Amino acid sequence: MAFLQTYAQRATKHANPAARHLLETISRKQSNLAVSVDVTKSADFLSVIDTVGPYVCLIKTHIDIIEDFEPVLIDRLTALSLKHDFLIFEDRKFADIGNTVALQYSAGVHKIASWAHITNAHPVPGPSVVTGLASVGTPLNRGLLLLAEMSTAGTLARGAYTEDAVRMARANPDFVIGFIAMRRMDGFGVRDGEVQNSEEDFLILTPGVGLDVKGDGLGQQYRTPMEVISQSGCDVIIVGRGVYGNPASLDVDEVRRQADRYRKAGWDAYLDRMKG
Ligand code: S5P
Repeated sequence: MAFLQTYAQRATKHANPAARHLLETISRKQSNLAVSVDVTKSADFLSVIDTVGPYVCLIKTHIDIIEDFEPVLIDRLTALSLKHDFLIFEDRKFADIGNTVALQYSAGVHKIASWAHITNAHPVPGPSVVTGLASVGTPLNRGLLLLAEMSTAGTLARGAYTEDAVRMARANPDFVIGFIAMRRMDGFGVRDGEVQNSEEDFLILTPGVGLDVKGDGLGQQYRTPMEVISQSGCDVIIVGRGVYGNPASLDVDEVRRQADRYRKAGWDAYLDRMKG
């Protein structure tokens, strides 16, 4: 089972360049922490990223919430990713017909495919959402995550929907590198008579992670890094407000302290998992 191997071992075997890059970065920086930078001003966005950069393998963005977006922001984001050695994941949650998602991914103001190593999609349209995105992303060596589950209370992404998401991923292993999910997906979606490829290695990136609170009053549900990485077998913790706090009163020293705290908690949970 892939998740009982080290990140470094998995990196040597993975076929997708973005997945390999992420696994190598996790191993090199001893960080399975992704910080979700959900702030609305470019200056805050860059300041948080420059502060947490040394502690993360990945920065997750919602580029469409930036109020004062200018294309130069992407140049600065890319420069920070090189300076601090992290990948970029645009959390776009594509969910339309193949032709539309291909346009949304490649064009518009944000031109996501040109700078985001990884993006994600809801499986709800069926396999054509993957085909459409792959037509743009595969030539650029990008990777896609499918939202097989969500962290919110009452999510509809469960049961047969989750299983079908895994089957969609298995049908496109070159481009779909894994899932947004709350636990490992090994063995999921394998139906009677089907054999699971033993080389299969889907990355599980998991939001809804917090050390201090259990929810946000708007349906978000938090678990600890130990629950997520060690007990549920996920690979990357995605932390937003737990790291940057209140965007209206950003405190750079506190953001740094929390990034360090979550990096260590995520890595300790991984070491705990590897003890078996
Ligand atoms: O199921 C999900 C999927 C995602 S990508 N639940 C989530 O919370 N997310 C995203 O993770 C969400 O859009 C947000 O950007 C981040 C969680 O932020 P936090 O502040 O609650 O840690």
